[in-house]
Amino acid sequence: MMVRSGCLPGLTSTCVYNFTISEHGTMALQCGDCPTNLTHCSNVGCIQAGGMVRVSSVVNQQIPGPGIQVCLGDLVVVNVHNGFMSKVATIHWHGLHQTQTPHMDGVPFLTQCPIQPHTDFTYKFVADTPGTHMWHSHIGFEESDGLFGPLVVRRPLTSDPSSPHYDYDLAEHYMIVWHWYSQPSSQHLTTALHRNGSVYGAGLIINGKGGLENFGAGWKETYSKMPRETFTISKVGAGILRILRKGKRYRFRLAFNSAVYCPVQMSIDQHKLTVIASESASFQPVEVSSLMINGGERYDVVVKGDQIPGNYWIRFRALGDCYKDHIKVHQEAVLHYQETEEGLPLAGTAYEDGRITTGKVLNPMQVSVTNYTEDSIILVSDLNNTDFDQEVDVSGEPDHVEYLYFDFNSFVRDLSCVCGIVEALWGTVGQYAHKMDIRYRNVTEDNLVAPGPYPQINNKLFGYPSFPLLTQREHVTPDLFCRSNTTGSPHCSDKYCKCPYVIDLPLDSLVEIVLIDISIIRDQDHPFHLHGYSFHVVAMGTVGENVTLDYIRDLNEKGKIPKKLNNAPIKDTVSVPTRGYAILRFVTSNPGYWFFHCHISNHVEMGMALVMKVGDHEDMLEEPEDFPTCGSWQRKADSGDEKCSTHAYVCRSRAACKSSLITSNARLRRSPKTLQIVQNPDVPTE
Ligand SMILES: [Cu+2]
Repeated sequence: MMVRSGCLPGLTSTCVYNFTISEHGTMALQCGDCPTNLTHCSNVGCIQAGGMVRVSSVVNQQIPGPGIQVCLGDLVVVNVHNGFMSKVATIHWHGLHQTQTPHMDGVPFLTQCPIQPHTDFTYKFVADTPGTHMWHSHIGFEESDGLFGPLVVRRPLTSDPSSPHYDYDLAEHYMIVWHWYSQPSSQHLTTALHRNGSVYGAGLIINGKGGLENFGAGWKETYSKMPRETFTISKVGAGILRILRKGKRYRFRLAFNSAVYCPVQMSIDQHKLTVIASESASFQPVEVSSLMINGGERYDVVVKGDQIPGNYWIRFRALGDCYKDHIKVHQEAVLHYQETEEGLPLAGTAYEDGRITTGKVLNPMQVSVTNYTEDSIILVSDLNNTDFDQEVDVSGEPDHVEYLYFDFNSFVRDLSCVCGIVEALWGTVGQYAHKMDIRYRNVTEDNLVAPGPYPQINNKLFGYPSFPLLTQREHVTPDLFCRSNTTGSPHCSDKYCKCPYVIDLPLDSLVEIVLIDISIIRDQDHPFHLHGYSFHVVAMGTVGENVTLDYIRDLNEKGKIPKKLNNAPIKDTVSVPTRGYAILRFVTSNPGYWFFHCHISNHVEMGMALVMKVGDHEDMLEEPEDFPTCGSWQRKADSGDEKCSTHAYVCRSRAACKSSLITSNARLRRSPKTLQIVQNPDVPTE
């Protein structure tokens, strides 16, 4: 890990990193006798990641990948070599706004072409957003399978509003918590989707460490054998703090992502958590017993070394799809006081041992279906921003309000009408209009068109265009996008298909986004992440089973939703309460095509996403002239329905017939690879 520390005002650096992407086996030969010999687990090149043998996607043969920890304003250069045999990749710098380099945002077919196997791509951007971030691949399940790493942008202490609340901000106190399967993620998730099966979580790794339990799936149990990650603090501090005996407050930076819906509750035995910041911005500190974190979110937590020196569990108790039936996913790391021997705490590590029954919890999940006492929870919208450099005036009347509601939908054939019966009898899919079962009713194997259910926004599934919208914007045509108010088959509102769902936002406008969760089949708080921006979370609430788009819109239009229009917390990822709403406001100062999506890998891959097009094409910054391009290659004359056509030459005379055969043979000779007889229109036929 290359770390820049001691950030000073007006002093920036250029930091160059070399990333080689590849597939790599976990628990490979480099791991020696790990875990029988625990020191072997730390061998260079040993990827522990759960302690089971599987293939993973990695950068520089590490999970997590190399850490990038720089200062605000530094120029970051990352030379990426795609060493995959057959997979493409991009790297997204999650949390950075890319205000000067939108083409460096790393989203395939929005800001760049995917990096092809065996080729290189250089990311070069200014670290323009302070805070705790992460980098990850933005294609398929690559990030779920190991292609991720730490990203921290520090500020000079004089411009960090949180600086009075901690004494140490150490590079090694970054904890990146990742959901982990014993096999490649798609092996679980794609098969579950296609069999309409239930999705479940399996395990967590912390900075790549920790074993997995066997929940009856026939895996090897490694949970009790693999080493845990250890974070070291001191009770008395060092230097002047040792003399004054008053320091010892450590800033931990926590980041999390999951392939499935598995938010995590984090706590530390016998220690309070003082949460001071999230993502890019600081807020008035809140002291809590535990913190819940959802996919894509980051929180900064100050831990005071004020207990008897020893070893204490840092607990990560997973919820949602990681807590059902007999599956109870959890993981632990160790908080170690350097005044004592390193070792594992004696306290139990059962899932139930991590349950917090007293004290406050920040960012509570599934409020509408969980028995929290009212005074025990602190919602994100309750936080008070103190990062005034980043605060934007969002108090006025919005120029643009966008309502986005989400639900799980399945696609079924309409067997109630003649066309449905005909379709069912003929067994054809896709030629007749399909009806979406909006509330997941009456889904059977007879009427199911596509397995699911799919998480959708405004009844649409996002599909990528065939070229990057930002950097090949000259190819954008008016009919390319599906939009909020478009209906009918071409826009995928009434059949199973995916389309590039784009909403237009005028530049330099105050925008209000109203996110509404109307799902009744799943109790999930979807974590929505916006690229290119941070936003103020001005309202958040739970309604219950009666929540609908119309109900929330009506309340909002009548001004009946209380909003915090000053000092609202600043985030780039917000966990939307299940059967409830979250309202975001921001000013559209950064033109471009910006992705907005649920950060649960499985959901975004299924299409729970859209693009915010901010400004017009002429407002968007130019990419370098030699920036790579890509797209489909399809000749209009050859496209259309699948068929085999037989062409018979009927000759008027022997001479004409001979001539047509010669023409065909000549073409065959000239293009032997195609082996396709092209009928010559000049040949007379009857
Ligand atoms: Cu989601």
